[in-house]
Amino acid sequence: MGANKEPHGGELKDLYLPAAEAEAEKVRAKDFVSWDLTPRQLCDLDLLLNGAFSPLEGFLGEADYNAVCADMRLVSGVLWPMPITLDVSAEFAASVAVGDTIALRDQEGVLVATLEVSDNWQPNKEREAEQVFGSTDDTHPAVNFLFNQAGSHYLGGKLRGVEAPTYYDFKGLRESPAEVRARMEKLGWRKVVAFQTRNPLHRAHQELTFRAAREVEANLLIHPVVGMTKPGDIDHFTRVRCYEHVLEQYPEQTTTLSLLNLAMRMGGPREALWHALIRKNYGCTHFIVGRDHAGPGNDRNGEPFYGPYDAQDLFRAHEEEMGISMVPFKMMVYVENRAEYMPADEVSEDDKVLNISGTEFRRRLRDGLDIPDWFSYPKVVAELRRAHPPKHKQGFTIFFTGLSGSGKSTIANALMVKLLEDGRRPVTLLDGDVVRKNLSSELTFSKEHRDLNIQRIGYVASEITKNHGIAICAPIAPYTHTRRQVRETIEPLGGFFEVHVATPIEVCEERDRKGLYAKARAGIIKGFTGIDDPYEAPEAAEIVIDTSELSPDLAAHRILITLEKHGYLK
Ligand code: PPS
Repeated sequence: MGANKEPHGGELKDLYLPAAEAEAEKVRAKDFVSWDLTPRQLCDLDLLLNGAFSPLEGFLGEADYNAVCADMRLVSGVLWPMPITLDVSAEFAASVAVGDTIALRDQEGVLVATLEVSDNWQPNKEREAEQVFGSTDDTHPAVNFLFNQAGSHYLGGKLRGVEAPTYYDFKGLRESPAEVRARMEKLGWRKVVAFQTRNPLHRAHQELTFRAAREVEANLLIHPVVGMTKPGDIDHFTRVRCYEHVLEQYPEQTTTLSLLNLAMRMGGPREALWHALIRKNYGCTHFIVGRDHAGPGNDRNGEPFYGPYDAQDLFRAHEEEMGISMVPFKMMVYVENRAEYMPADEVSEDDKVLNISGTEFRRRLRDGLDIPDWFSYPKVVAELRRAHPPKHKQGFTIFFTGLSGSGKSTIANALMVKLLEDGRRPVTLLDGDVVRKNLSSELTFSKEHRDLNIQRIGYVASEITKNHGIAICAPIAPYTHTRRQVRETIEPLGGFFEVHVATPIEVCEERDRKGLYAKARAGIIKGFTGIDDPYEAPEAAEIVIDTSELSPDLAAHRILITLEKHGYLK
C-alpha cells in the first residue's frame, strides 16, 4: 500500500479500558501481585497503551520475542523490529504463574495497567544482543542495559490500561497518536514528514527539515524524544525549550512540535524502522532518516557499531510494506560566500564552507566562547549556555581519600574556609567523622557498609554539584571501585577532583591522634584501614598530597591552584 494513499496511518490500538471498567480493574488489582515499573518500562508501557506501538497489544510473549529478535517480525508475519519486553527479577518471575494477572505500577505506586501473563521465561540475552543490536559489546548502551541492568526473566501478555502515566512537564506538548492524528486531520494536513531527534536543533537542522518537507510537499512534525535517550545527552527540559525557539523559524502553518515519550535503544538500522513505524502510527506519511540514525557511537575497539547508511539501506529494503516513506537526510553545510545553507553535494569548489563539529560546539559552550549566528539561533544558544554554564559557574566536588590520620580533615577544613572567603558558591563539607555521626550513624566498617557510606556521600555531593555548589568530601574511601562509581556519578554534573592524601602509614600511625592505630594493633578494633583492612591507593588522582612534607595551608593552596588551572575558579 502506498504511504501517500493512506494519510494518518493504519489501525491504532488503544489499550485503555473505558472509564467504568478501569475503575473496576483498580478494585480487582488490589488482589494482584504488583510490579514497580522501571523508568524505561514506564516509557514502553505508555507507548504500548496509547497505540504508538500498534499493532502490539502488550509486552511480547516468547514466540513473538523469538520471531522479532530473529526476523524483525511478529509470529503473524507483521514487521516489528524491536523486542518490547517486560524484564523482571528471577525472584519476581518465580512468584508469577502463566494465567495470573499482575498490576503494573509507577514509582509512586499508581496503577497504570494490568498484564495478563501469557509467557514467563528466561531469555538468552547474548543471542538477543547479537540478533537485535548485532553485538555483545556492552559499550553499546542497549547491550549494557540488557546485560547489566535488565532483569533476568521476561513476562509477556496482553495489557489492560487503567490510567495513563502522569508527567508534569510540557503537558501540552505530550500527545498520543490519536491526538496528533486528530490535530493533523483538523489542520487538513494530508502529507506529513516526521523528524526524530534527541539533540538540540540548530540552523542546519531547520534547513534540512524544511527542505525535506518541501521536497515531498508535506507538512512537518518535529517529534523529539523526551523519554530516554543516549546517556550523556542534553536533558529534555533544556532541549524542549530550544525546540520551541526553533519552531518560530518555520513559516507559519507549516510545522508543528510534539513530544514522544520513547525509551530509545540506540539500535541503528532496526531502530530507524521502529521509529518510522511509530511515526506512521502518529499519522505521518514520511520519515527523515539521516546518516548513522540512532547510532550508539563506537564500540570497544573504536569502530562504529553500524555503517553510516545501514539504516537507510534497511529502510529502503522494507519501505514498501512499512506504509511510510523514507526521506533521506541531506547533509547541510553553511556556505559563507553565499551566506546560506546548502546541501553538501551541491557546493562548488570555489565555495567557502564553514563548519562547527558537535565536539567543537560543546567545547565552545563549556568554555563560554563565541558561537556564531550562522550556526545557531541566539535564543537556542542562550538556553544551552544557561544549562551548561562555563566552568567557573559550575559546581564541583573535591573528594579527599586517604588513611585515618593522613590529614584529610585538616586540609578539607582549610580548603573550605578559603572557598568561603572567595564566597562565590555555597560550600558543604562532608567529613568522614561528621558523616558517620549524621548520615551513616547505623553503619559499621564492614566492606558493604563502607561502600554504602561512600555511596551516600557521593549522592549528596552529586546533588550539590548539580546545583552549582561545592562539595568537599573527606572519608577514607578505601576501595577503588566505589570511588570510581562516585566519580562517574558526579563528572557529568560538574567538576570532580580526587585528592589522594598519601601520607605514609608510618606517619599516620606515629601521629595516632585518636589512639585508633594503637587499638587496632592491640586487636581491640578489628578491620582497621591500613592495619587489617586494605587501602587501595588511587592510581589517577588529580592531586596527590603528602602531609609529612606539606602543611595543610600549602596543601589547600595547591588545590585552589589546580581548580583555577581547570577553570573552576576565576
Ligand atoms: S570509610 O571506610 O570511608 O567508610 O571510613 P570513614 O567513614 O571515612 O571513617 C571515619 C572515621 O572512622 C574511624 N574509624 C575507622 N577507620 C577505619 N577503619 C576502622 N575500622 C575504623 N573504625 C573507626 C576513623 O577515625 C575514621 O576517621 P579519620 O578522620 O579518617 O581518621
